[in-house]
Amino acid sequence: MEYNFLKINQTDAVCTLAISAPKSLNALNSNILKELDDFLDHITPETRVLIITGDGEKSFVAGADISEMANLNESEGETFGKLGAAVFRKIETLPIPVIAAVNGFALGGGCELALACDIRIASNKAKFGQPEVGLGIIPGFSGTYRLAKMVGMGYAKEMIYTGKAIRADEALRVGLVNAIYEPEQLMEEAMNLANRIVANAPIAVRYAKVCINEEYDLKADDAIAFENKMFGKCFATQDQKEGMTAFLTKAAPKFQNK
Ligand code: CO8
Repeated sequence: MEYNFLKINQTDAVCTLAISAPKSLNALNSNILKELDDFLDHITPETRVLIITGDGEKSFVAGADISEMANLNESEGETFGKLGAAVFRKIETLPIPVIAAVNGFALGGGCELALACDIRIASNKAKFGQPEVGLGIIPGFSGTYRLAKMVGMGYAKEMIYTGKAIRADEALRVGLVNAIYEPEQLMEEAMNLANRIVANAPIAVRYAKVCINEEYDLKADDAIAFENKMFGKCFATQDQKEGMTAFLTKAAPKFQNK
């Protein structure tokens, strides 16, 4: 598929994807969502970390495209919501970590896109918010679900009911992002973070993501049992032997993704 709204940059094991719709501050319309969906299905096997950012200096993603949504009826609204939710779930369950490098506005569907990523870092110019109720809708790309998990129910309710936008330093304070940087440092720091992940055993990183995602909604005993199984599976990998032998012989591990 040819992409009109995605800029992709692959460097070894790290793929950087910039969403690019400059006329609407990278707002997500259904064409962009379909491109994103296709892109996620075709990530190369060598890719070990995906970084998602917004093209340009002003915006990560300014939400779902309001002009596309304005005249939808109930079932069309539901269909549009389903498309976005499915793409974001694909990001959340992608077998590699996904870093959101939030370079500007992350509003509505933009905030929800960031929430679907594993890790969020931001420029100190970024702004986060769920302004949907001011448009007569609710966060419909799984924001009502994920924001509460990320920042707690009380703060999520305040953000969603008021629609207020928060600055990067407030997002850091409430745990919506892990770190903030000067705008010109953001992508370098995203790459540094990605490379720290790439240095580790790929299967172990993948299993850790599966565990954290799956266990979150389980009861404690089920979560612990799930982790235990996955822990055992690590010992069936060559990279476990490599990692531990390298430690014991004071060598640098050479992981094979096996
Ligand atoms: N959709 C469509 N166009 C947009 C969007 C958007 N979300 N955001 C910005 N644009 C467009 C503007 O209309 C404008 O276009 P034009 O130049 O043709 O007038 C252009 O981008 C530049 O925007 P501004 O001139 O407004 O730039 P400012 O710097 O003055 O303001 C803001 C930037 C604050 C980001 C402002 O554009 C804004 O408030 N945008 C809307 C933000 C918003 O409300 N986002 C939430 C949208 S709803 C949503 O995301 C729902 C997700 C769940 C979907 C569920 C499906 C059922």
